Amino acid sequence: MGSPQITENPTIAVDEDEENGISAECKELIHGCRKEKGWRTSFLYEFQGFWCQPKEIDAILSFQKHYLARDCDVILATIPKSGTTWIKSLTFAIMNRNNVPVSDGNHPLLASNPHDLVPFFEYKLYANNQNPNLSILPKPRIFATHIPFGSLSESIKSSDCRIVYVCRNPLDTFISSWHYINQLGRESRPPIPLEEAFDMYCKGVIGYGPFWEHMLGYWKESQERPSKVLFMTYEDMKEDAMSHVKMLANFLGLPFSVEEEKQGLIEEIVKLCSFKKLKDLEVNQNGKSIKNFENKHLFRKGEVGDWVNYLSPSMGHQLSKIMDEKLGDFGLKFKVCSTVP
Ligand code: PAP
Repeated sequence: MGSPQITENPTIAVDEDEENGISAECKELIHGCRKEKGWRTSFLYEFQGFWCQPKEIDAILSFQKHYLARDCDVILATIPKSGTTWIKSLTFAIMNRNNVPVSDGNHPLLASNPHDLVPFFEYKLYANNQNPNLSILPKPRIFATHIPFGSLSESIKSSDCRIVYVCRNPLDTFISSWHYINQLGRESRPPIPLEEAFDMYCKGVIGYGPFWEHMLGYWKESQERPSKVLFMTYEDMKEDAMSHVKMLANFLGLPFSVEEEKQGLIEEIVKLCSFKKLKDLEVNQNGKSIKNFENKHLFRKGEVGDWVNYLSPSMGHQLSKIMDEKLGDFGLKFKVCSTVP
């Protein structure tokens, strides 16, 4: 089973004590970095070309030093709010289907949030100065990260491990991030106004951003090494989840047999991991997998195009223009762009 027996540790730390507990190495490093006002912390620092909080940087440094990829590892990569929870559940269900039948009433996805089943390098495994012994984890090892491709550990790039990247159109990703961040700190600070957050996003100042660099890093690698990086979009997955589950299983080297397809296993996996199914589970209604934060906020609307309910037409045009300028030449386009009013 992919569920790790690693001591759980708090994941995302909130606001106060932003530098508290971080290593001397990280403290020294961030004091030399460019910084900008953060969305939910005082500052984001420009580290290795992307924006990050001190605790995340500390964890990433530890990850880069210590993580050794194995050829059979699977790494799920996303920029926040792009479909991480969804791809974690799908990959977990596909890869563990011979250990635990998808129809099992005790399936781990029914009792645990996907973030507990597929741990993040930077929020769980290497957070808080940890250096866990990952060799004790049973195969298949499935990990997740928001780290841009360029900053992944060398062993990920040089080994035969596989990377699945899920990309979501930036308009919806922005709105999803804005809602999430305002939920995250709602007791301790006022919400960040939409316009302010939008300006920061358009400048690229968002955790792990600029978003265009994040997307392009994985996009280019997927074009050069399609057997190494599978690039999928949230919108395509929403449109046709079944064919994406099939594609994912093929990429992972675990294709569905004719028998499995006949039995309707692909459809069962899609249902088990669907927004509605996961959202309604007790663990996702009332549990907390991320420190100080309720799982229920991970499941908001799960729709494509919700941005039109929040962004003015001129904001929509502004962000679409940035997407065109930054991504268009590389052939990376999002279907929803055409619906800008
Ligand atoms: P994270 O970066 O905090 O892990 P992530 O899971 O990447 O978040 O993204 C959350 C978005 O995915 C939410 O989108 P929304 O704000 O536009 O609603 C969330 O609702 C959506 N989401 C979560 N689970 C699923 C799912 N099973 N299917 C489709 N969308 C989902």
